[in-house]
Amino acid sequence: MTPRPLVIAANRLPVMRTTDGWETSPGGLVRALLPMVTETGGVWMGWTGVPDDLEGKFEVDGVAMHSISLSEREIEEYYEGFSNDTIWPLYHDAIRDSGYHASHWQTYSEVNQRFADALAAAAPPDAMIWIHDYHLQLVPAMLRSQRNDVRIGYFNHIPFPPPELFARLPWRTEIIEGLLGADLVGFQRDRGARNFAGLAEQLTGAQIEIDHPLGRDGSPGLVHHAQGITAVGAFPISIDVGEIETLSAGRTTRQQYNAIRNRLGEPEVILLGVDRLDYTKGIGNRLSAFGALLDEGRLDGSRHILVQVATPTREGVDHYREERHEIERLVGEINGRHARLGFPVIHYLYRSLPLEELVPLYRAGDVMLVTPFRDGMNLVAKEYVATRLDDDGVLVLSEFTGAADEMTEAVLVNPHDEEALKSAILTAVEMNRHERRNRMRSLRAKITSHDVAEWARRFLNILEQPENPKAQEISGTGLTP
Ligand code: GDG
Repeated sequence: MTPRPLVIAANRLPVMRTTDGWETSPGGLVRALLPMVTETGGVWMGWTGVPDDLEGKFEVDGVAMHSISLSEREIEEYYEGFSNDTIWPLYHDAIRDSGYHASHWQTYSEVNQRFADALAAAAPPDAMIWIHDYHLQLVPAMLRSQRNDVRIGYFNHIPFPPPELFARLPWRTEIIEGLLGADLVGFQRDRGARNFAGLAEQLTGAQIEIDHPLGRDGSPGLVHHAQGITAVGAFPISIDVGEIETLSAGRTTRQQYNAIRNRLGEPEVILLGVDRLDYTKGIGNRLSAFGALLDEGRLDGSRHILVQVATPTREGVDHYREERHEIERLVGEINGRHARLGFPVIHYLYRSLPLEELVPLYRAGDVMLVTPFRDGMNLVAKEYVATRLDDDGVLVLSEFTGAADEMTEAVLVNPHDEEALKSAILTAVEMNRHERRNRMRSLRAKITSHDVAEWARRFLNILEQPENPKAQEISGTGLTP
C-alpha cells in the first residue's frame, strides 16, 4: 500500500531565511518529519517568522513548503497575544496572568481559518494532515468541515490544563470543539489526555470510553461527539538520540569540553542550566537556590560554579521582558556577592548556541538543572542524558515536567520549594561516582530506546488506521456518559 501523503501544519515552517536563501531549522522533530513529508509527496505549511513575508508554495532542498503570510497585527494578536499571552500561561498552571482580549481571539480564529483553508486547498487526496501545537487548535474542525477524505491528527506539545483552569477561558467550548475535528489528538502525558477528554464530556456532552486506558501503553481512548469519534492518547516526545550521541562521541566535543572546564578555572563542579528564557522554566528559583547555598557556605564559589544559557524568546511579550530583567538582576546580585576578580560564580549567556557548542557544554556539566514550574516534556533533560556516554553527570529534574514521568532516576524536585531545591542541588553535587553511574545508566537506557522518529511513526500509525477498530467495537454499546 502506498503511504498517504503527509502534510504538516505548524505555526513555523521548518526553515529560516538566511542572506542567500533558506536554512533548515535545527531540532530532532524537524529532522524526523522532513523525510516523511518528502517521501510521501506531502507539504509543510507554516509561517516563515518574518512579517508580511511570502504566501504560498516554494521548495527548499526538494521539500515542498507552503507559507502562510502574517501581518504585523496578526503577529501581535494571534501569535504574541492569544497564543503566547492567553494560552501559554493558562496551559502552564496559570503561573502568570493570561490576557483575555476579544480582538486577539478574533485574530486567532481568522489565522486558524486561513491555515484550514490553505490546507483544504493544498492537501493531496487522502492525505494525513498532522497539526502541531496550541497556535492551531481551531484548525482540525475548520478543516474537517471542508475535507472528508483526509485523516486529521493534532499534537499538543505543551501541557493541557486541568478543567478548573481551562474553564477560565472565555472561548473554552470553541477550543474543545476545534480539537474534536481531529481523528486523533495526542498529548505529552496521560493527564493531558484525560483533562481533554473530561473537558470534551463537560463542555460538549461528548461521551468518553472509560474501559480503555487513555494511557501511553494502551491504545488511545475514544471520545464520541456530535461530529464523530476522536481518538485521544499520550505520546511522550523524544529527541534524535543518534545525532546527539554521534556529536557527543566526536573528538572535537572531547577537546571542547576539556577547554570549557579549563576556561572556567577547573572548578570541582559545574552546574548547568539551558533554557529558552521563559518564566515557566524556573530559572530564577534555580539561581536563588544556588545563591542561597553560597550565602550559607554550603557551596563554595571557588569550587562550584553555575553556567546558565538563556535563549532569547518572545521578546515582544511583556512577561518575557520582565522575566529577563529579573534573571539578569539575580545574576548580577549573586555575582556581586560571590565572584572573585576574573571568576564569576554564574556564567550567564543570553543567546542561542549552535548544537555543536551545546553538546560539549552538556558533557562539561556535572549537574544539569532542569527546574521548570510546568513543562510539557522538556527535551533538554533528555539531550543531557543522551550526551553522557561516560555514564556520569547528575540530572536534577522538576516533578512538573513530562520528562519526570519517565526519568525517575533523576533527582526529582519541587521547584516551588526553595529548601527542596537547595537540598536537591546538594544531593547532586555530593553524589558518589557509583550512584551517579547507576542512575545515569538507567536514564540512558530509557532515553536511548525511544527516539523522535519512533515517536512520529507511532502517532502516524494510529492516525493512519482507516477505521479505528474500537470505534466499531463500541458503537451502540455501553458508553458511559
Ligand atoms: C516545547 C515544550 C516540549 C535551547 N537553547 C538552545 C537550544 N535549545 C533547544 C534545546 C531543546 C529545545 O531548544 C528546547 O526544548 P524544550 O523541550 O526544553 O522546551 P520548549 O522550547 O519549551 O519546547 C516542551 C517541546 O516543545 C517538544 O515537544 O518538550 O515541553 O514547551 O532541544 O536543545 N538549542 C541550541 N542552542 C541553544 O542555545 N542549539
